[in-house]
Amino acid sequence: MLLTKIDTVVFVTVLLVAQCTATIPHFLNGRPKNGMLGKPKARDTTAPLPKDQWFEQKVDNFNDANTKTWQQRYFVNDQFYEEGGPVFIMLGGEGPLAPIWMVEGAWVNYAQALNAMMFSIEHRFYGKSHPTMDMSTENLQFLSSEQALADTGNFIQYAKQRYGLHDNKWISFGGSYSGSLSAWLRLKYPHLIYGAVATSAPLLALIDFKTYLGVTEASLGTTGPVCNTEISKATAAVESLITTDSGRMQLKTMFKLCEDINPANIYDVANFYSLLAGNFEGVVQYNRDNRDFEGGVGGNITIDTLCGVMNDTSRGSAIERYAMINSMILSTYGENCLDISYKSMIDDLRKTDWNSSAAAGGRQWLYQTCTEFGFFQTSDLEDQPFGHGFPLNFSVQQCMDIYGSQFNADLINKGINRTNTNYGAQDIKASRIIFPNGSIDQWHALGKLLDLPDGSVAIFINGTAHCANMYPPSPDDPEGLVQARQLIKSLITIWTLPLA
Ligand SMILES: *[C@@H]1O[C@H](CO)[C@@H](O)[C@H](O)[C@H]1NC(C)=O
Ligand SMILES: *[C@@H]1O[C@H](CO)[C@@H](O)[C@H](O)[C@H]1NC(C)=O
Ligand SMILES: *[C@@H]1O[C@H](CO)[C@@H](O)[C@H](O)[C@H]1NC(C)=O
Ligand SMILES: *[C@@H]1O[C@H](CO)[C@@H](O)[C@H](O)[C@H]1NC(C)=O
Ligand SMILES: *[C@@H]1O[C@H](CO)[C@@H](O)[C@H](O)[C@H]1NC(C)=O
Ligand SMILES: *[C@@H]1O[C@H](CO)[C@@H](O)[C@H](O)[C@H]1NC(C)=O
Ligand SMILES: CC(=O)N[C@H]1CO[C@H](CO)[C@@H](O)[C@@H]1O
Repeated sequence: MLLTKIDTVVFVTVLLVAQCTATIPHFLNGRPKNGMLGKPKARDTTAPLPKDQWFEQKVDNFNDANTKTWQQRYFVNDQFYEEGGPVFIMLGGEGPLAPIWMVEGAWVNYAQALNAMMFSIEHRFYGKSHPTMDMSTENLQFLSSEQALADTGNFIQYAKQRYGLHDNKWISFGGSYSGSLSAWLRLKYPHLIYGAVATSAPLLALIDFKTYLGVTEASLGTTGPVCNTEISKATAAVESLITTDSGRMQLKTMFKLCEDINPANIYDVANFYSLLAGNFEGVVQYNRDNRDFEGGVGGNITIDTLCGVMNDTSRGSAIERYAMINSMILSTYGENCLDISYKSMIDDLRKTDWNSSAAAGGRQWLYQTCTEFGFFQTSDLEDQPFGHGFPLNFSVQQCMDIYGSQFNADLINKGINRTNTNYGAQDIKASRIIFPNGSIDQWHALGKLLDLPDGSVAIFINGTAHCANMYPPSPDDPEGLVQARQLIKSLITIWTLPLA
């Protein structure tokens, strides 16, 4: 959830339109624009996508004096269902719910094999599920994982009646943040959920997620040691150039910056370093999964692409190669220049309209990190090649600048403590949860490390990235990934066997 790469404005023509979502990085705090669990690649079939369905929820599940309600979006697919089969429910996360997940992805194959009924529900405040008029800070008080879990509980009670699913076993699914929700749903509502799959689920909330860059470094290091060494050299060169006027002009040209660097603006400078690291972080997080990344772009850039450039010393100096990668990422996302303006980024994230670019989820997710999870991907780890230009106080400053000065480090830490106390962090005590994790996924550092008692299982997938096991299988999948999908299927099969 913590990267930073900017979607620079495409100033096409004067009249045009809100699509120029300029300044919010398309990878902010590890969260790509549309959420950490992207859409799966579309297959060739023309299976119809399900229509939007709506369910009435309360704005505040924990205060009956507040009688306001709203409509939550969900999807249904009953094409595989046979009487008595299990019910699968995919939980939405920090982005719009994608209907393609109802016909595509590993869980569809499980549903087909087990004659399961399938639902997915959108998380409050994301996509089309709007509990309030806008996303003002005051209204965002109703955005939390606990409210989302309560919504899900209400929905299950409703769906049992509406679809006649009284005695079926319910299994929840999710990846990344929604993977955590899947585990927490089983923990908090075990009478409603029989088992859970919690893919790449971060369980430990913490303010300074500095090991994110450590895992990034380790993943880049799988190509050999040269890649990281050259990144270190490039970082040192940037740090040196930025200290002089002429050096800053060189950086502006090399890294295609939209504007001059103002060295007095420490936030722009921090943003610059954060965006440069972000070029690598995003690629590592989604290395070679079978997602349709941001509408199809970026999927062909892998760790091998990046390190192939960085470790090829015949292609110029280290900083020149670092700049090549920056250009490659900019052009892949159709951006003309790298926008390091902190003010533009904050201005965008302060917009509270549902139709603003921030409504794609950036403003909401950042709010959740500032009030529940932290997860700030800082440069505070001593030993990594990206420098130390975006420390924790830079992340905390963003919470304060976007939501108000009360969102300081103390408030953030209180929220994090509450989250870990509430759910148990990595000591979560719940049975029948599967925790698949990928070895090159930075988020695995916050996931479940050891096998749990009571039929919960951690599955280690060697060589895969964030949420890889959820995407449709591909012939190129590593052996460990194929086995992981098979194991998940076997476990769900055993859980949901009809009693003889
Ligand atoms: C990735 O694919 C896009 C088009 O799909 C292409 O423009 C771009 O050059 C490719 N990038 C690399 C590094 O191969
Ligand atoms: C450079 O990176 C490429 C791509 O990952 C890798 O195949 C190659 O072995 C690396 N070479 C060195 C010298 O590290
Ligand atoms: C967004 O909505 C507001 C009011 O709800 C409206 O004034 C504004 O023009 C809309 N912006 C866009 C880009 O549609
Ligand atoms: C963070 O704190 C350090 C040390 O106090 C200070 O030098 C730096 O300017 C601060 N950075 C930001 C972005 O607030
Ligand atoms: C959070 O918990 C830690 C460890 O229990 C404690 O040291 C710290 O004071 C707490 N922070 C806040 C803001 O409550
Ligand atoms: C992961 O796979 C690599 C190469 O395929 C192998 O060298 C390594 O030992 C494996 N690691 C584990 C923990 O299985
Ligand atoms: C990084 C991480 O969390 N990896 C763990 C994933 O699960 C396997 C199986 O329990 C562990 O061995 C890994 O350490």
